[in-house]
Amino acid sequence: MESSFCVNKSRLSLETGDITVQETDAIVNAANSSLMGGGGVDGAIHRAGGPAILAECKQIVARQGPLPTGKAVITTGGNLKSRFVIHTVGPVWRGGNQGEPCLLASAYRESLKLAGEKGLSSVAFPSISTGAYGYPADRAARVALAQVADCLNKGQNRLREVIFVLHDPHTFEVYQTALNELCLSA
Ligand code: AR6
Repeated sequence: MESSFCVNKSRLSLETGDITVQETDAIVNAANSSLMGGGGVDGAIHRAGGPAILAECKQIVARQGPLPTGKAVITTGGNLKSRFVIHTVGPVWRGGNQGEPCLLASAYRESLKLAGEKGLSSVAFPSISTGAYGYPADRAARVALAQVADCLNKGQNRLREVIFVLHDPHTFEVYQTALNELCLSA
């Protein structure tokens, strides 16, 4: 499944699939603050990308400590087709009144900021926080799409394509609905 539309001079797309086989300049990892890997998409990226990613994550943590929620760092893509992995930490869902929407928006914004600084032209995101971290997918989709569209509208980078790679058809449908709402309200 796939759908896409234009924001400013860029394309924002939704598709179902496995983010580890994407050929975008960078893929984004829904990591945790330790940057030492984990389950879900984090585990899949480290498995597919090999040990070079973890080695660089360890250097980053040794230098600057654990990665705070809402921040992002960039490493090699190791054996992946993507040259880079951008690691970000989304919020754990605690009912919605603990700053979760701002922290989730920040995870997307900081990831795109890094992509911009590196001059990348394409980035793929998973649905950050909606697995182990329990963020309701419909709410997360609205935050994610609004933030990415906002960054693309500001046009402060060379990004030409942002793809949301959604692992299952249900999450795809939820993002598709949120994208339709966003387009109607624009
Ligand atoms: N490609 C695309 N999306 C995927 C893939 C894949 N290969 N595998 C899973 N997903 P989660 P979180 C989807 O739990 O909620 C980890 O242990 C998945 O179906 O990976 O941010 C970290 O180390 C879901 O829709 O991330 C952290 O401790 C989405 O990715 C914690 O989980 C996010 O699910 C982060 O939790």
